[in-house]
Amino acid sequence: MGPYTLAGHGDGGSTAPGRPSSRSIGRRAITAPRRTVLSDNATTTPQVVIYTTAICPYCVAAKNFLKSKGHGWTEVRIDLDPAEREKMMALTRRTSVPQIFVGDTHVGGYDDMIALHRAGGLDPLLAGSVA
Ligand SMILES: N[C@@H](CCC(=O)N[C@@H](CS)C(=O)NCC(=O)O)C(=O)O
Repeated sequence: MGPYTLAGHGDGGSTAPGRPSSRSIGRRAITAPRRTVLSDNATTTPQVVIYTTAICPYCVAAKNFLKSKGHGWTEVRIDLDPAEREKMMALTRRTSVPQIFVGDTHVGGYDDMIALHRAGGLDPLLAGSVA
């Protein structure tokens, strides 16, 4: 884990995302998440990675939501690490934070995560039961 990577509530690891991709769930496909291959590590319970900055209400909301569900995360502070900011932008084609990954899947921002949750797609993703 790098100096600017923070483990959140109940987090179980520190594997960072890898390969750039323009794929994203977004608001147009919340019931059918596209998957972005970020690593070759096969895990049954996907790790949640959240790219954040220090002053970011949506980041706080995203972490509070995951915490309320008893789920952990790994936080990557892009305001402290320009290389991680570049990586986030390459992976997501977005500049805003938070950017949330569940395993290999780019969920998007806070609003995207909540939309996916309301559509019934987040819990299976967090449980690792999405094929
Ligand atoms: N709809 C987005 C809003 C995110 C947002 O506005 N984030 C702010 C910080 S709290 C940000 O990154 N602003 C700079 C930018 O959009 O590039 C979400 O739900 O995640």
